[in-house]
Amino acid sequence: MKFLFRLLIISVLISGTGILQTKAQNPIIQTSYTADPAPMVYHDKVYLYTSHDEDNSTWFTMNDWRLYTSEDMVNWTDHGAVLSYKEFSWGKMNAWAPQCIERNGKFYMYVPITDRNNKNGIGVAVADSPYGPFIDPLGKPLISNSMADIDPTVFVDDDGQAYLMWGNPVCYYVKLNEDMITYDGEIEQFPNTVAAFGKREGKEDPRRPTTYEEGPWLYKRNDLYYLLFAAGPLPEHIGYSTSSSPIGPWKYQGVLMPTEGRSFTNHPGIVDFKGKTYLFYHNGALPGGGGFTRSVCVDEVKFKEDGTIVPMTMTAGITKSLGTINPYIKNEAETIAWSEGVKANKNEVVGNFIIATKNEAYTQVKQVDFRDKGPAEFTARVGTVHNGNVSMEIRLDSLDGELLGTVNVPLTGGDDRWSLVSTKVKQVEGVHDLYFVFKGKAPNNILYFDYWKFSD
Ligand code: FUB
Repeated sequence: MKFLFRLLIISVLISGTGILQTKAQNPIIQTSYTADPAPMVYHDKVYLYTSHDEDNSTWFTMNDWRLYTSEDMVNWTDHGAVLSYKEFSWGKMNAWAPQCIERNGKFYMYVPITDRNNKNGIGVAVADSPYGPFIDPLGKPLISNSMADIDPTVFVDDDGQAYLMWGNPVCYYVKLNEDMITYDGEIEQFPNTVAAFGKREGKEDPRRPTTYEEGPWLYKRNDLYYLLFAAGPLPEHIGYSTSSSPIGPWKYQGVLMPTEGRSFTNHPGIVDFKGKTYLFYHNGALPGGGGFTRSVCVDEVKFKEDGTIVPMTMTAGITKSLGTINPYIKNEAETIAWSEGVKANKNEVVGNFIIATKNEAYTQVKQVDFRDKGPAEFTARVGTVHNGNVSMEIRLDSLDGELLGTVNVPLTGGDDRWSLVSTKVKQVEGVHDLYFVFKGKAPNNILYFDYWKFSD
């Protein structure tokens, strides 16, 4: 109870420090609160699985796991919830930090869940596609070891041996069998020594003698294994250790990312993608953000010659896109580089879509390549419950940049009823950032937007 109270106090203090929202790429998701990033690279695309803080949470109110994808590291497509603790017959609550991995064409998602006896455990769900549906093949937790069973990380080594690691306040590991849904041998614990994880500063806590707190992430580069982790004392920072073996012994390498960003937790996820390495983490930097309303960010990682990582701080994010967007095919409205006043939603009629919650809410799509022959027409699937004076402006390169055209959004009567609307647009050539600016006088939920496309 004392621990919970301490968490609440820290959360309130950090929330009050008031980080200013800047024009930035971080946090990379603005349409929901996301935490505990778990990136996976598969076929030239980053699949970013996250946990999800419900709006207005004052505790870890977390019911499902979300998926976002990107091919260029700046435009992220929202695929909504791909799994919930409710899909595990034994699950009661706490959809906390996940990780998904591909093996032999199947996708295995490891998730911490509190069961119906209030015991923490780690479940696994399997899918034929990274988008799901994910199914629990066991009907029970894969790991049900102790209350420390949270925050799984999974890793398949070059020799084919898979490992699962997890835990707060110590780090456990086990070898997974090739089926990825059973394990081999006993559950082991990494010795929680100062040499392995560094000495914890602050008030002495016999259960937490080192900086290791939670959120482990195992990563390999040039035959060196890296164990990144959320480190204490609270508010957390990110630390890491290295070893020549995936199961240690670990050598503490220090602070990777110091405490900052208005959340008393942090959580690392690191991947290589298109020749670069990226660290995903979370903070509370969105409006309304804090310790229980967190947001995922990403920054590029640089290594020193000896393999150690150049220490990082939270930045405004990645500004240079690794690709371009083709405007002449159907693009989802929920593919977004930056947005304000916009929420994500999903239903059975159109799948994922966005809601403009206020007048002048907008989305930005980066690096749209109109090529040398510009379009004549713009088409979008939209809807609104308001009658008249609801529109969407299409602007180039900035919020008040050149107006290409305006779509008047007709009354459809709900997000289950949609209209395909077209408008003539000004000629445009080359690569530009595109802004969709939503206009309407209603106090909330101005319009719904599902997809867009330019044509000749
Ligand atoms: O998101 C819930 C918990 O907060 C995670 O399991 C921890 O890693 C921390 O981020």
